[in-house]
Amino acid sequence: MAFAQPLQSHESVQELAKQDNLTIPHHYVQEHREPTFVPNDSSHFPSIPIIDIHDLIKEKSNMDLQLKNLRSVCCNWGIFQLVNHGVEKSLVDKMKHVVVEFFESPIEEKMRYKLKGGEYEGYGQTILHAQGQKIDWADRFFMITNPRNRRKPNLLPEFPPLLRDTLEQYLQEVQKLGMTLFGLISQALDVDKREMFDVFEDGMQSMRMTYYPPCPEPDLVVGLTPHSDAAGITILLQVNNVEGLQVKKDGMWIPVSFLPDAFVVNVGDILEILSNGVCNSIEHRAIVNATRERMSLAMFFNPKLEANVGPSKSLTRNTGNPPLYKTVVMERYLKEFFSRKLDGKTFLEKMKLKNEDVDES
Ligand SMILES: O=C(O)CCC(=O)C(=O)O
Repeated sequence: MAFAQPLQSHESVQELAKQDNLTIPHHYVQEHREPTFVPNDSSHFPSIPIIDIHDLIKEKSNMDLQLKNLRSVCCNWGIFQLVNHGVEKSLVDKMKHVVVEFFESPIEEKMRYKLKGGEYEGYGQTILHAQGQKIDWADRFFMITNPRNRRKPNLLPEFPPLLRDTLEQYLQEVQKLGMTLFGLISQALDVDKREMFDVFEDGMQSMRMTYYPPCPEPDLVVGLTPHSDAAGITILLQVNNVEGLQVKKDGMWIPVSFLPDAFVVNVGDILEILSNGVCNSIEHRAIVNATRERMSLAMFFNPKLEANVGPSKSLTRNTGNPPLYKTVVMERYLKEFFSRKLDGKTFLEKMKLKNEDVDES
């Protein structure tokens, strides 16, 4: 599949943003960006729910209540701040440090991992799928990290040793955390845990590091186009304490204020499908700052490439509810997702069963 590439002269927004008296090139200028909700005197930003994983695992006496809360958070929000997650602070801090170091390295160094035409793994900008498509105000590095045999030999294995080793350790720890979360979510949703693990254990995992440079006219651009993730869950780390993530809640864009040492966990489309619509995959975007750069690291947890993505059999059996979404093989699902530009939750809409569809699962 060959995609048109962004203009060669702007291979890095980070480099572009260094120019004095910069006029924002038109291909970054958004024609219509929905405004952020502005609280009035009597209202304030609704805050993202907090899940304390220590309470969930250790407070056995309270387990039912905690699981009910987790279910309600996944269903009403589709995003939460995860505290007491058990990943060592020293490892998280080291990870943050190496991400900053990566983006601060000379452009020639980063270009060793440059996205090649038609591919979606490597270092670069928004992948273009259509003439005139706008480019996000961000540089990114995206790659598949699991299964290991799908790793591109020119990416992670070629990283500078400190970045590579820290990332390997971080991936391992966050992977364990991800599986703990899937276990708890299966209990909260009344999905058979074995079924959940068959889908996600040693599944397809990927990561994205993003650098959002400061922009002299931040309202003209967007750092990350609104979308929901094509994943089960995403575990997100804000690297340098600069905010910019926003989520769409009840039709309004609200900022996410990261708690110190918390991860932000997003419910993705695949968990919404697997839960037969009980969970809400959260639409999110990132805006950029006029004076400060921002960095984030997202880890995406997907089913195994050969797994079926569809409503959970145990759930539809337990509830008696008919499946509301189609079932497709993960590999095909991802191919279709990556061949389209990000556009809110439109991809998920395509997965909904219509009257004329026959469920082939
Ligand atoms: O930068 C952020 O806070 C969001 C990143 C994200 O959601 C992504 O990379 O998909």
